[in-house]
Amino acid sequence: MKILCLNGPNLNRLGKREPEIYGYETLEHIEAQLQHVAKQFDSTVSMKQSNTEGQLIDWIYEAEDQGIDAIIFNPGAYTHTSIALRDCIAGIETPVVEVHISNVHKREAFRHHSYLAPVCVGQITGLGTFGYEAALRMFLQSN
Ligand code: CA2
Repeated sequence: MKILCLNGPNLNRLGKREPEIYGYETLEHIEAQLQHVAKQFDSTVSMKQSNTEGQLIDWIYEAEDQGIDAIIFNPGAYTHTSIALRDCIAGIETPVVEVHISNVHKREAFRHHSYLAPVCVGQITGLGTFGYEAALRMFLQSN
């Protein structure tokens, strides 16, 4: 399988700020772990991060057009604001899992609502960075 792991705004600072909420692992650590797991299933994972909504939308359509099999997506704060990302995900066949490192339901009320969860396969929240691996294994094992 070919899998895309997409990360939204501010996640480029992961491991460098607010470790009490998001831990000490960087996106590079997560990418290495995902690639290690994917390799065991003869699969590949590519990792991308953008602070821009339109760029994330363009990458999602590009993934669909390139025949990517599944998308692991941490949309960051766009989770709680973006009808544009929801419309994009609703309009593609490629399955998307929404991942959050922190448990959004334990945090501020504005993080409790996701515009994206209803158009995703599911939502993983609060498992730390392991949430990315859990999403990956779900796709790889259901293939
Ligand atoms: O828990 C998650 O993964 C979130 O998607 C992270 C977003 C937040 O807006 C969502 O409600 C939940 C924030 C990403 C900020 O990332 C940082 C990481 C490290 C240091 C500073 C920011």
